[in-house]
Amino acid sequence: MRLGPLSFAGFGFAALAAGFGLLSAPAELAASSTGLTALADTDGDLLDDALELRLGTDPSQADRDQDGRSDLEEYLLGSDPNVYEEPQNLPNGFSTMAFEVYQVGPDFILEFYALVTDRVHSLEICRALLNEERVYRWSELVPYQVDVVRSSTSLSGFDVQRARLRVDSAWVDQHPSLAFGAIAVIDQVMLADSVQLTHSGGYLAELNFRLNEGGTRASLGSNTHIGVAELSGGSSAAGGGQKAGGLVPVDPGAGGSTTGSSDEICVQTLVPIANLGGGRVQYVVADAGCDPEPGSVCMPGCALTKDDTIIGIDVIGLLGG
Ligand SMILES: [Ca+2]
Ligand SMILES: [Ca+2]
Repeated sequence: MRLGPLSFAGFGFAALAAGFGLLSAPAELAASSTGLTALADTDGDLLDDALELRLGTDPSQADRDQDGRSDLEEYLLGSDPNVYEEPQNLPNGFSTMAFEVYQVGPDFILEFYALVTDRVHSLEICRALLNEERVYRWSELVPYQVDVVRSSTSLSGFDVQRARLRVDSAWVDQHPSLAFGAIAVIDQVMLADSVQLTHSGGYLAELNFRLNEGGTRASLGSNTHIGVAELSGGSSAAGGGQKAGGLVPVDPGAGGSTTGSSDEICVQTLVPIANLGGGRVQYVVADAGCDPEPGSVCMPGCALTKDDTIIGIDVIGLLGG
């Protein structure tokens, strides 16, 4: 299933030549200078072991439920990789992407996936801090690249493309709240996804709105994610628009190992208390407790996050996507 690295031209970034003048890393985003420590992919399904632990898939089986679709394919299609379902063919013109972040020791990994019939025509990565944001064209991301691969899939006519970037975890740790986003033109469709990160209780965690009905990560091009949409509905004051969200550590295990639990989670009730403009929303944690789901492991310090304030940054909204 694994194929070798693609050239940039193969990945569709025509701006490469112009980008060679930008090899030095922009000062505000530090490239990791260490060797890769834990980007193993034991089952060869293109999902790193560490990411599989975060997603709740089995790092040792490429097709856990034996339905003919790999864990990666099911992740991209939105089906459950752990439950057998009769595979369906995809309609013509179907496109999807995913964007995930996780930390393995000193490396902070940004991982982009796309299901393609032709290719990824462009990819931009944006990062937002509390008071500024920046968009990186692909040609500017050379200092951060781990690899780019393309692989066939069990889906007739579709390949998967993956690009991995890494930055220095220490850089990420400097910022109390930040966000990353990806905007791509895949085949003929523009898609976007983003993640919001915050430091809470000593943990770098992802604000996860997938836990509730009000927002989902944009995997099919819709832009319904993140609390901004809720605020724009008029409930910008405390007491309105209560919303349960979750904090999920971006490091799946201590010390960069991949032995941590996949379901460490802290479910919070976030109440928006201020719209800071520019896609930034400040929340107070009105309540916090462990995920009541059986078997889940609570994020250490979860209960202590009550009354914390969290600032969410919607990079897709900032970019007008
Ligand atoms: Ca894997
Ligand atoms: Ca499967």
